[in-house]
Amino acid sequence: MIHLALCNDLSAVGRCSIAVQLPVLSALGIEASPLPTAVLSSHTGFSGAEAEGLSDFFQRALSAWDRQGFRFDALLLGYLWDSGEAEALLSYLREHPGTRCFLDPVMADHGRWYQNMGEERLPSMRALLKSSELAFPNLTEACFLGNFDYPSLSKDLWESGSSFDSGRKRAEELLRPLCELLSPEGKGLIITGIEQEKSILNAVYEKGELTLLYGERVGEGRPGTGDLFSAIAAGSRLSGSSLIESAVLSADFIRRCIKRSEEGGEPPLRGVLFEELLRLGESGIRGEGRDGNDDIFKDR
Ligand code: PXL
Repeated sequence: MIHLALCNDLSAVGRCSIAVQLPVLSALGIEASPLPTAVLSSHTGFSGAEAEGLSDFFQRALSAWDRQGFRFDALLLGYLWDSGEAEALLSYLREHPGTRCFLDPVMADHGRWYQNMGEERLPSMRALLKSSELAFPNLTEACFLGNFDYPSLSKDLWESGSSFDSGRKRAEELLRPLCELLSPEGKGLIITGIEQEKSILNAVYEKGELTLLYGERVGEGRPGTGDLFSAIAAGSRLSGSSLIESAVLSADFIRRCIKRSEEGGEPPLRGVLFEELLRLGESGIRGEGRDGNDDIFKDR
C-alpha cells in the first residue's frame, strides 16, 4: 500500500486540512499518516479561533520517524505554522531523496495573506517548491510566489470570450517560470479554483502546456476545497493517474460537493458536505454518481 505523510493543520470546525484530506485519501486506498502542524478550534475564517502551533512536536515527530524506522512514499504539505516546520521539512526531504513531495503552499487567498502570514513565508515556500514534484497554489499564492500582480491577472482571467485570451497568455507567463522552480523530477503545477462569473477554472501546466479545466460555478467559494483538491490529486497521481486525469477527478468531486452543500443549505464557512459523497460505488470519488450533465470539460 502507498504510504503518505500528511503534514497540515487539524482544524476542529470548518471542514478543511487534515479533517477532509484524511478521509478522501483513505477512500482512494492510500495509507495517510497525519502529522499536525497546528491545532485550531476552527479554521481562521471564523473569528475568535483558538490556535496552537505544534512546531516543536512536529520537528520531533519527523526525527522520530527515522528512529522508529518509518518510511514514506510521499509527503503532502499544507498549512505550516512557522519557518521551523518548513526548515525541518526541507532537511527531511534532503535526507530522504526518494520521497516524493506534493506541495499546497497555503499562505493566502483572494489577494490577501492569511492571519499571521506575510512575505517572510516566500523564501521557504520557494525552497519547498524546489523539492516538490507537483504544487497546487491558488491564484493568489501563485502570484505571490511568481511576483505577479494578482488584481490584474485575476481580472484578466475573470473575462470570458475573446478578451479571455490575454488572461490565458498572462497565466502562461506566470506558470512557465513558476514551473521551473519545481524539482527536475516533477514540474507540474495546478492553479486551483480560479473564479469566473459562471465557471471555476483549474489551470493545469505540464511540460510547457497549459490545459484549462472548466466546471460550473455553483454558489460562493468555500474553505477546504483547495485541501480536497490537493489530497485527491496527490492520491490519484500516486496511484498512477496522469496529471490531467488527477485534476479532473479532483475538480469533479469538489464540484459535486459544492452542489450538494448548496442544496443542503450548508453555510459556506462550514466548508463542503463531502461526507455523503464518499460512499463508494455509488457517488464516491471514483463513483458512478457523477451526474454527467455538467461534467468538467477541457479547453486547451
Ligand atoms: O483551507 C485553507 C486553510 C487551512 N488551514 C487553516 C485555515 C485555512 C483557511 O482559512 O484557516 C487553519
